[in-house]
Amino acid sequence: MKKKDLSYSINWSKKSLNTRVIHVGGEPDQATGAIMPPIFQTSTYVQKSPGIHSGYEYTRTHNPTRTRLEECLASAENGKYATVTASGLSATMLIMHALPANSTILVGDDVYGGTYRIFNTIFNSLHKFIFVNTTDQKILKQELKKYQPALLWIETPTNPLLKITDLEFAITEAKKYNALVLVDNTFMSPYFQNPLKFGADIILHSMTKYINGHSDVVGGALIVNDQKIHKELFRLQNSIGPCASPFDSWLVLRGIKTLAVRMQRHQENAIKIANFLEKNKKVERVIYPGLESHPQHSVAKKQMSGFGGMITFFLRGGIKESRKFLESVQIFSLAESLGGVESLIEHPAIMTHASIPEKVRTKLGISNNLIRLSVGIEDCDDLISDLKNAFKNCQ
Ligand code: P1T
Repeated sequence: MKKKDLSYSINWSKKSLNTRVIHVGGEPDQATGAIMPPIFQTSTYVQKSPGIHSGYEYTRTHNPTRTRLEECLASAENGKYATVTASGLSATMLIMHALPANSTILVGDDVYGGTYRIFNTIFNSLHKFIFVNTTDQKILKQELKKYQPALLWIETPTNPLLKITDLEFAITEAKKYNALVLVDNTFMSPYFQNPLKFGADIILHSMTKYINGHSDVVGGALIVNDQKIHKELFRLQNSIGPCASPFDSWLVLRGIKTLAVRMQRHQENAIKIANFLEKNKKVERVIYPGLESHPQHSVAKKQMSGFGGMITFFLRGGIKESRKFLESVQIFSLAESLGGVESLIEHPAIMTHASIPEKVRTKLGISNNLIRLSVGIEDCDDLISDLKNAFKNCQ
């Protein structure tokens, strides 16, 4: 009997994201028909004769499980190529090595603390970094003209202040000087924002967050359309070695299948919680892109298809009240990271953004009463009653 070919014959690019994240890279195993892809937990591959092999030589270079995830992620971002790395920051490292030495890089002023640290303490000996408020169009225009950077690095919404850069404007301006544009799309995930569509050159993800969604993997990804950039990233990944393991790649392939339903629920809960916080007398100010009070709410509506699951707010009081509040929550877990199904809460000044000098943090507004929530997909009433109890405790 002729063996049935189990590979798909569907043009996935015509299907919606919800379908693509489940099926692209997820073809049944040709050998057995297993609906879930096998984990190729191997470091090397046997060759028939020197140089004669099935496309795989060594797992730092290629691994079939990682290849499947790369196909899935490229498709999720409507891009052509993806490189899956061992962490979000190792993806950042690859970009730094891909640029010619002494490049000038214009970076959004409010970025993840680890991104700030890697730029200011590791790659400051290789490149020049200029931090700028990319949400201020006048300043961004001026600085692009002044520095004519090799790369514009945008995180939108930012971590932790959820500032939103107008991608269409920023990319159009950057292109006047032939700058490459990278967008860290970690907070929105491909479900709510697709920066390639606005002309961005490189999308960066900490896969650790929404893409995997289950707080059990640290990983990163770079998605591009340009084959030359992709080839350089592949060369660097292979030469330096920060690749995701087969098992982690498999876990992310599994996690990403539910991206759409998770993101919908994260957002549904976050809207309710943002409204609850905005009415609370113990809260000074709430920052959530979906609130009309958000300074870039109209930009958010224009370029994102939703507002995500991240909220930051300023509690009335200082460090004493913040500590009390953070010690009082029970369903929200006090932990760094975000984007998992379980709700997390943290204190950026002491935790995720501690590596930013206090003076810089204060200037940005990362104060001692700033609290960040990663709203999970639990029952929202339970989450709100958890917050209510914590507010009671910090009187
Ligand atoms: O942790 P890692 O996978 O290396 O990703 C780094 C990173 C990159 N970009 C953004 C926007 C991020 O938020 C992160 C990691 N952030 C946290 C760990 C955090 O709690 O904010």
